[in-house]
Amino acid sequence: TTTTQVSRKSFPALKNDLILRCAKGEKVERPPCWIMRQAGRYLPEYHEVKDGRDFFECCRNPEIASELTIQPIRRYKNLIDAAIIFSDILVIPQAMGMEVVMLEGKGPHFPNPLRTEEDAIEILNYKVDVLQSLDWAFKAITMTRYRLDGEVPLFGFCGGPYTLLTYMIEGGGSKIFRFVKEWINSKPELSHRILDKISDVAIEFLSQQVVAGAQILQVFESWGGELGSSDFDEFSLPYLKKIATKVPIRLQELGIKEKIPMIVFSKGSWYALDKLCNSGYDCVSLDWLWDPKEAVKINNGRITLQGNLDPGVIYGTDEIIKSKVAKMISGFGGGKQHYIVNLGHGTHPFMDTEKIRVFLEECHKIGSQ
Ligand code: 1CP
Repeated sequence: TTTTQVSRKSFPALKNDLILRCAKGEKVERPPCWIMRQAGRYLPEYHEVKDGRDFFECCRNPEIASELTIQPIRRYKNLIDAAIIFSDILVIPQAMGMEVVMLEGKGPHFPNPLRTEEDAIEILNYKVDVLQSLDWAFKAITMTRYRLDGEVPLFGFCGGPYTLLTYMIEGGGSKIFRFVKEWINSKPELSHRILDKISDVAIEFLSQQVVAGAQILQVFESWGGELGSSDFDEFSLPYLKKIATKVPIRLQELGIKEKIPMIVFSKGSWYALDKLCNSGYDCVSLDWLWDPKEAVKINNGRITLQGNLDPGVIYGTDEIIKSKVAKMISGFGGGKQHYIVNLGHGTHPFMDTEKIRVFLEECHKIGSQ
């Protein structure tokens, strides 16, 4: 731990700590801005660097991953207040022994998903050496911290346990979630055992990302909203809470002294906002189904909220993008405290980079007023 402390201190000095101050609840001069999936396929420079390479090969190559992480920071200079390390939520299933391939234009695919109890015993590795199996991720984070040169803070992230269980059982994305629903409703105990194990790996993975240089963390529970309210309370929330509780403890053990803000994004879990505000995270990220004013009322100043423009607005005219930004920021109370600008979900590959700029510039303009 002594060496990691030394290396953290030798990183270039941070020039913009707006999102860190905001996530800790401090008053700010304007709301910080970043965008989920701000790196990736809508950027022409992404395709240039990726150059037909396999997606996970790019994640595992620290030079490429750090370049892809920094691309949006470079393009939208002074408009984006955080970088997020180029990787994927599915690296935890990989570390647990599952094969995951990224099919071009189709998304993630698990050739051997978990379907039976035997699969859970034979395929899954329950004793993951996180430092060893995900060492490339830590190298990429450390290299990115140097290459960012203190421009903006760097996010580490991981998938939420229920979302990862969903991918591991479904074998990819899904519309009806037949297999994972079959599991939680016919093998609840086994489901819980795996969810708990995924959480342990997530806790170690997030903590080691901080040791490697991550300055803020986000947990993506992208399929949270596929659960009804009581199933969310049983199969998602306890594990999200476990992560929020245990990461700070693990960070102390690892010799990290400063507070590392943590954000949770549980897409579609509208019924759970009140509980999520009390779940140990510093910030809850909202999808676009929320009326900002209602979310602010429910939160009642407890934590910071993030979001939540419908990504589809980016396909609109400049005028409509601007008016919806103004409505969003005023709905979140003007943005001088407890608010981080984001979209309600990630960018799409079809988005126009200049429309994203219109969005970011307007957020700065309105947010500074
Ligand atoms: O800027 C960034 O955010 C880049 C880093 C990043 C992150 C945070 C990527 C790169 N993926 C993610 C998280 C992620 N991955 C989530 C959570 C956020 C969300 O809900 O969108 C999820 C669900 C995934 C799984 C995944 N990986 C999908 C979704 C498929 C589905 O089931 O709907 C896809 C398409 C990927 C591949 C992927 N991940 C990242 C990129 C840039 C890509 C596209 C790869 C390519 O084809 O070039």
